[in-house]
Amino acid sequence: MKVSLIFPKPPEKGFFSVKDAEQYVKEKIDFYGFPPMGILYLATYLSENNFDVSIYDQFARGASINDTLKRIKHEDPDILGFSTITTSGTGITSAEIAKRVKEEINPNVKILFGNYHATFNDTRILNKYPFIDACIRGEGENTLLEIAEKTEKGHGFEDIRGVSYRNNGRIIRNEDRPLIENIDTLPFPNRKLLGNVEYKSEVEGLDISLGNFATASSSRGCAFQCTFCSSAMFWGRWRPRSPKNIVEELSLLENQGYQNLYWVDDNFTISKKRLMELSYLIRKEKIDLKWMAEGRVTQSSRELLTAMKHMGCKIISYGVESGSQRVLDWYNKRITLNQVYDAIKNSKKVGIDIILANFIVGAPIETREEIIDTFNLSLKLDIDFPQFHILGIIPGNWIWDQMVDAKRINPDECWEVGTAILNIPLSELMARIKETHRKFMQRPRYISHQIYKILKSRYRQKAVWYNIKNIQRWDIWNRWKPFWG
Ligand code: B12
Ligand code: SF4
Repeated sequence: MKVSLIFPKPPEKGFFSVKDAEQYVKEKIDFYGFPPMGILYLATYLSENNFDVSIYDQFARGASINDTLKRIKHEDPDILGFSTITTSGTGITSAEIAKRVKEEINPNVKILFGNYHATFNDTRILNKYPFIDACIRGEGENTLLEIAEKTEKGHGFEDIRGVSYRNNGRIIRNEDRPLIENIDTLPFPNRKLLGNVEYKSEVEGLDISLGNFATASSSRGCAFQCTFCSSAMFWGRWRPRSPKNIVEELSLLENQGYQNLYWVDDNFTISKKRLMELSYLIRKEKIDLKWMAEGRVTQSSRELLTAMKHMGCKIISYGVESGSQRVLDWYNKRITLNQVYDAIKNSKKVGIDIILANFIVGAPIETREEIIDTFNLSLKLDIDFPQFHILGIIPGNWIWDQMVDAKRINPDECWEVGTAILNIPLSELMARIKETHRKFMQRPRYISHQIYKILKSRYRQKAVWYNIKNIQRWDIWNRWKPFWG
């Protein structure tokens, strides 16, 4: 019994069914990637249960559909699973590959779709694509294991919780699978299964991996319910791993030669108590890994940030989202602009090396003035780089439900890649993003500050030197050109 798992590449035309989106896609999605932790967890779990599993990261490899088909033919799996995300349109690439696999390689292979896209669009996918056998909703480990075990015995999907499938032309949605109670019980991801892909982490064209780079997950889910985010709807609640269990994995990573890490958690900082304990254990075990995580401005006391710094935090990326309190409240973000300023002040004070902020523009209720407020806020904050995203309205976030109810979008037209409802044209929004980036980086105070920070921070010196050494690998000029005109 062979199981192959694919992390697909976005299609050329994915991402938002709105005018001018193609240009946005080109600029937004680069063919680099982090290790696909979802299928890595699944593959590890299955191989620990004695199944033969392989992973193919089409996204990070930048592989064509033909190359991916060749690989699938070579693997000759009995079960072929695709990890699909709506906003990147990877459901479309996966369907294209799946169709050709059934037609050209093996009509009997069981084809599964998993991840967020499959969870929130299971019926739509099964209706549209007759060659897809099942969609796996939510957490995948136990569902996929049960499918593999039952397939081996010649059984179908009947009664396997978390599965939606077709039976005599009818779509059956089996009941939901309960979440794994204690995620410490999961085996540590076996990163060898990723093969020879060299993963990187970058911020606007600059390689910040600085050596061997890995990702890790210290928790699943989030306790908040921001209306643009799918986390709470997907996972239901926040489940942490224990500090002891995390430290065991970190020691292993260090022994395997990893130096840098990105926490893929939706909300890494949610429990101060857990992080304080983790920080203590990391120092006790003398683990020296540098890492980056996403932060919430409401969870950014000096005490917590100091503990994070002591345990290797070099980069923190805050979800600031908007410069308008009205828009923040509409997102149910449960933060204030004062908390944003405080979080950034505290991060700077304790000496986190790089502070990033994420912003969302283009909410359906947002006026041009409010969008400009957001751009202006990014210029006022003492951050190292702002990252702007256009609000994606996709199945699995509350804004989608709201806009469907209000008949402002037709789900049949845009469920596959999501959409945006913009009050200003996308081309204007993109021009304003570029303009803000340019203004941000051309401020003399910013430039002198960055030079000062490089002189002060060994991590930054290392980053600069690392990028100079590897300059031929990075398309820095093309990525930065827009900022300079
Ligand atoms: C790391 C990350 C990235 C990385 C790398 C992606 C990668 N290689 O994994 C980068 C930076 C490239 C990235 C980019 C984007 N991302 Co991203 N990303 C994440 C993040 C933070 C972590 C993913 C992860 O490792 N999770 C941990 C693992 C264990 O969970 P998991 O992936 O969900 O997998 C479980 C289940 O989903 C299921 N499963 C997954 N795959 C499969 C496959 C099969 C066959 C089966 C049976 C089950 C199954 O089983 C797994 C184990 O239980 C998530 C948020 C999150 N914490 O999940 C967002 C997230 C996945 N990203 C998101 C988005 C929107 C994007 C972008 C579109 C952002 C943008 N505007 O550019 C791009 C698209 C890129 C792409 N090609 O898909 C959204 C997706 C929303 C949605 N409903 O589709 C998420 C959920 C963030 C959020 N909270 O809204 N992302
Ligand atoms: S945006 Fe962050 S805080 Fe809000 S629900 Fe998603 S993960 Fe949680």
